[in-house]
Amino acid sequence: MKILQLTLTGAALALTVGAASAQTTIRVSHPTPATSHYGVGSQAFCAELEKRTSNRFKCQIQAGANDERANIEAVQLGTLDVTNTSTGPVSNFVPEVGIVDIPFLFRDYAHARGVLDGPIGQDILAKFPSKGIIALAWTENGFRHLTNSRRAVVKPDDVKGLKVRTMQNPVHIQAFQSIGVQPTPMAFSELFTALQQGVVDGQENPIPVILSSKFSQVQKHLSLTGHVYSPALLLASPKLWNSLNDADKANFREAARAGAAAQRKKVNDDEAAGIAQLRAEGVDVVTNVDGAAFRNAMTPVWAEFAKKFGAAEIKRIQDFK
Ligand code: EAX
Repeated sequence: MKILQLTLTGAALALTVGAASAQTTIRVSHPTPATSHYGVGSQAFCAELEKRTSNRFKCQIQAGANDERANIEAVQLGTLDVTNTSTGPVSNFVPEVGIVDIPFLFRDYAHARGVLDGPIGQDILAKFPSKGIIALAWTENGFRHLTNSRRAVVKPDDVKGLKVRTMQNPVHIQAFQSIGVQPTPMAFSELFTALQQGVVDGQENPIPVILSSKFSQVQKHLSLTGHVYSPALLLASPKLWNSLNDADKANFREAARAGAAAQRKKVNDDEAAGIAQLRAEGVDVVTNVDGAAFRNAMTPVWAEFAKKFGAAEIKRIQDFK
């Protein structure tokens, strides 16, 4: 008995020493600057991963990697290990994800976070592996608001005739078409220049993105439309994932949850302080938006979403308390 114990201890020791000496650097990308919500979330993910694995895993973070579609493709290929991305282009890879991109689906942050962290959100994460992507956790971009360089937008009619950039997202494109806007889908990487050069008049993004991407330099009006919640995800490459043992897979998932918590906190902080900051930067903030009119204008397209994603599935999300 004694001999067996000794042997086990020796083996455990050898394992620990062997593991501690091997260090893996993983490459993590996110679309906005290091100080933004994506930066804060990615850094928290990495710090937690390093802590949980006693530095066996380290991160090299690339901030401002702003072509999200390219990031997702790189993760799929295994040339990038992890990306923190909005769901913008994700439904081009995993169509079922489009359900959480439906405008006016979520009432508020508590509703969205509750759904995504609960069984509905976790079921969606389970759809990724068959498409060659591992979804570690839902992070967050925030509720999206409309900005433009031309006029104060209060109601849907005010948007007509404006050239508005949307994400390369089928659900968003359809929703904007339904209010009479011909959207211009383009990658986030092209957006600032497109606004600057007047290729498009406006765009829509959450306060943390509007702040960190300095859209106040190229947009005059911000309408607090909050027309859609913009979820985000920490996605990992199967190449990395398949090289991990079960304990490290759990470490990655826990670290991703810590990253999500930090990212959401930063979204809260930006929401609280951002409007005042944008006003100070010269943006005209329209607070009396006719939310009901926007919602009603987009109602007809809901029938199509019901066909695509299932009326019962949509209702399950709406009914979540
Ligand atoms: O994820 O493309 C977008 O407008 C996104 O919100 C942005 O890349 C941040």
